[in-house]
Amino acid sequence: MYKIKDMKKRDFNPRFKWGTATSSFQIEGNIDADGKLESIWDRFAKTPGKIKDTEHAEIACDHYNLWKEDFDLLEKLGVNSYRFSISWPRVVQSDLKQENPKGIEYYDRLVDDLLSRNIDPFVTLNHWDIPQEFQEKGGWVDRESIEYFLDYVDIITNNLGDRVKNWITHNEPWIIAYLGYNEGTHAPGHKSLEKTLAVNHHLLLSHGLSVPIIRENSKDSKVGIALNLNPAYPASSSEADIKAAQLFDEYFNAWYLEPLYGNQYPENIIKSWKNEGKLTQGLDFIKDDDFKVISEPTDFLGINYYSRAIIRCSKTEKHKNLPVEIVPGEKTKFDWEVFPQGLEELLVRINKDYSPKSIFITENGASYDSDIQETEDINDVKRIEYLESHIHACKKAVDQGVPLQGYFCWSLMDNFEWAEGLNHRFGLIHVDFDTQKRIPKRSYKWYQKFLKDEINIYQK
Ligand code: IFM
Repeated sequence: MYKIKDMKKRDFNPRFKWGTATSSFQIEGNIDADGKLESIWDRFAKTPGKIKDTEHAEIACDHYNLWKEDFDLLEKLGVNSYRFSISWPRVVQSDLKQENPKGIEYYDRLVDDLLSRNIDPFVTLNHWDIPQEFQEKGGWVDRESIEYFLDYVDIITNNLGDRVKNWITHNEPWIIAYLGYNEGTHAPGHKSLEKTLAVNHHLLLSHGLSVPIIRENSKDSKVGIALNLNPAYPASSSEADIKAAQLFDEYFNAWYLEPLYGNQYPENIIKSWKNEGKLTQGLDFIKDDDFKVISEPTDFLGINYYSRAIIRCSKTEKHKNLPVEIVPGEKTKFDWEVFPQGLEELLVRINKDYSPKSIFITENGASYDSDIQETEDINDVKRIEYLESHIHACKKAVDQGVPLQGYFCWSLMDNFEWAEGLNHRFGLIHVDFDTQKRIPKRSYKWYQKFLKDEINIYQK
């Protein structure tokens, strides 16, 4: 048994997957190269007012061209795994049925190169940048359109499935549905709860329908989905805050976990939406056997964890509620509280309530600005502290029997942060977006030493 202060990588299972994660749209740039179709994010980013400071991802990290140099840095980092996503609009033609050979060749090269460096690829099929053509055929709102996604899954797993053995169907369906269709702050920018719920449902359905296709095309592979989970803590012990936190949990976390693990959508939040008159058409997009399809057994659950939510009931006047008892601790640039205990508690709860075969932390990391000095030594000590406290939380969960098999830091390098443009830096590697120069930060060097087992987690 380790002492906290001495905890090292060797205290984890030797087969534990240590990696970093990225996504196609956020790093690749080159949005028209080699026959790539337009994605909904290309369209959204061109729409005035949608992206902070009118930034765009037309170049991003130019990873489409610079991938080899980036993989040199990845290899030097010492990871044994790397999570990246496929850009669906790169690999198909405009009928969404035929392959675009040049796009496929690009991902072939990435996979072969990673394997030649002994880095295990974890491939995400949908990290949001879907083809505009798919959107115009109805997109995720439309049940019939799922077929197009399945064609794409078939194409890509047929091409890469002999070498890629870890597949993630969707990344963060909550973000796709709520930010894209309820808040309208992400592509495609709609605002309708009913569309949101239909989108959610079709994402989950398409996940369940993809699993057998992946298994057929990629023998002996492991399949899962990546959820962004945000554990809810009531701001006080008042009944109102406790109830509000439960409702938050139902629409944010349980809405996915329940159907994926054999149940139906949670009831209290549905009642609450109905009482508020928000669900005029009900949930008529749910058809017989859908829940059976959604709960198709998978091999792992991917969890993207960044922070917790502290929930205060907005419907109870302040003076009728108990005073707030939880004051958030330190926050990252995104205003997300640094709360590693939330990760430990979440992992223990998921294991107890749903018993997934295994779990991967498919994303975890923090946004902090870089302070570039003349020496180009970026001393991102806050990111190091964030990572070590969360890796420690992972270990504590493992010690309580959680089948955690890997940890992927978000992100390998600074990249395009969606509606926030280039304003948030999550990378272990600094990217100068004007020159495309990469500068490994101290967090990179820290993770590198940790992975070599040279230091314990609280040793700089
Ligand atoms: O950059 C995103 C990523 O695309 C999905 N998960 C959260 C990250 C930070 O916001």
